[in-house]
Amino acid sequence: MSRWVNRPEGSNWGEFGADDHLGRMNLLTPERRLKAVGEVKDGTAFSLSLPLDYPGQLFPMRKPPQLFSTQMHRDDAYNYAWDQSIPGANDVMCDDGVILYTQFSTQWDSLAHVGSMFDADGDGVAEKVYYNGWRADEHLLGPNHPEGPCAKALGMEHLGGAGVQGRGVLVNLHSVYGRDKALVGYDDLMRILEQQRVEVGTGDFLCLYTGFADLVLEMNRQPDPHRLGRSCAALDGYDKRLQQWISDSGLVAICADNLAVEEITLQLKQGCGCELMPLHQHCLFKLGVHLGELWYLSELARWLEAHRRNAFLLTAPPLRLPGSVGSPVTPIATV
Ligand code: UVW
Repeated sequence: MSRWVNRPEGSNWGEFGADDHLGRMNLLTPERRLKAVGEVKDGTAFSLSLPLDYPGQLFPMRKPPQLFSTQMHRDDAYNYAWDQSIPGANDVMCDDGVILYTQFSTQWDSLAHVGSMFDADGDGVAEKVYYNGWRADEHLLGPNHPEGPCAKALGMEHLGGAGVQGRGVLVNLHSVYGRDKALVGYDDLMRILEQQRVEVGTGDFLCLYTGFADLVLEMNRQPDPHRLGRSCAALDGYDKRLQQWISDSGLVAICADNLAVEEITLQLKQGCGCELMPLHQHCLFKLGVHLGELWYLSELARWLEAHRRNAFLLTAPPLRLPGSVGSPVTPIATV
C-alpha cells in the first residue's frame, strides 16, 4: 500500500518506485556515465573538497572534526611501539577515531535533510513527511527512539551505494558577480548559461562557482558571518520559474561552493508561502534532487575558464554511513 494519497504539487514522488530512496540519482545510467567519461580529454583531476576543518565555527550546532587516539592495552595507540606488548617487535603505529559532524564542511545533503509539514495521508492534518512520503518517527527515527537517531529511509547508505558518478557542468557565477552579493533567479541563470554556453541535460550535476569558498579559506577557520552573509551569489529559491526549470532540466543534483546553494535568511518572505528554505524543499523534498554545499570549485573553475570548457566527469560518493542524513564528500572532477 502506498504511503501517501496526496503528493506535493510539482513533486515526482513515485516516479522511481514506491520505495525509492535515491530520487533523481536514478537517472545515472551506464549510458550517461559513459557520456560523462567522454568529457575527459586531458586527464587532470581536481579535488572539490575543502579541508574538513573549514569553514570553522559558523553554525553553533555543527562543530569541527575532533580527532582522538584509540587505545591499545590502556595506552594511546599513537606512536605506539609494539614492543610495549610484544617484546622484540619493532613496529610503531598510529590509530585514530573522529567525531565528525556530517554537514560541517564540504557535504551532501541527503533527501532526509529537509522535509515538510504536508498532509500526505489525506486525513486533513499535515504531518512531518519527507521525499517519496517517508515519515518522521516511522522511518526517520529521532533521538528518543530506541533505534534513533537514524534515517531508516533516505539515509546516506543509499547514495553511498549508488556509484555517484556522471557529467558535471560548471556555471561560473564569480566571473559575473565577483564577490558582490547577488540573488540569482531564473532570468539571470538563463542569461549566464547562454553567455557561458553551458548546456544542462538529464542526469547532469549542476555546479555553481561563486567564490564563497575562497573567502572561507582566506578567513582561515575564523569565519566572519556578517562578511560572509554579505558576499557572493546564491540562487533565489523563491523564484518559481527557477524551480520549474530545475524540475524540467532533469539535473540530478545542484552543488555550490556556498553554504546552502540558495540564499537563506531564516525569515519567512512575505507573499511566498511558509517555506524558509524553498529550494531545499523543492529539490530534496519534492524532486529527490540532492544538494552539495561548501564544495571547493575554484581551481576547477579557473582551469575550465582557461580552456573554454564547462563540462567534466564528476565522481562524488558520500560516506556509505547507514542512517545518516548528511555526509562529508571528497568529489573529484576529471577534465
Ligand atoms: C544551511 O543550514 C545553511 O544549509 P544546509 O542545512 O543545507 O547545510
